[in-house]
Amino acid sequence: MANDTDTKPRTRTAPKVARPPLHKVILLNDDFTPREFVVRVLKAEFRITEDQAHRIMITAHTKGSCVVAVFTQEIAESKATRATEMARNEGFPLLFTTEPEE
Ligand code: NFA
Repeated sequence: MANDTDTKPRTRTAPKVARPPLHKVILLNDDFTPREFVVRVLKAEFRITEDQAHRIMITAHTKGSCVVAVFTQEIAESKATRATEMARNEGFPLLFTTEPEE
């Protein structure tokens, strides 16, 4: 019998929170930029420790490239640009790129 106390079955859905897609900042190896300079740029732009910066530099040096970190697209692109400009100002070919995370 329909009355005010009848209940409908309800399915609870977890609230969905929209998260922006992330983009990787990638360090590319080259034959000219000094290792210590690469470490200095990584520390300055990505606020990581000497140890982390050294590992990332060595990975790019041996494998050709290394993911430095992931950010929203805007932050990833501005950090890649700033880090690359830091190297251009000193005359080094060091290059940072970005790409969307899978
Ligand atoms: N390959 C460079 C060298 O031997 C060092 C380097 C590492 C450059 C990582 C760019 C990226 N001096």
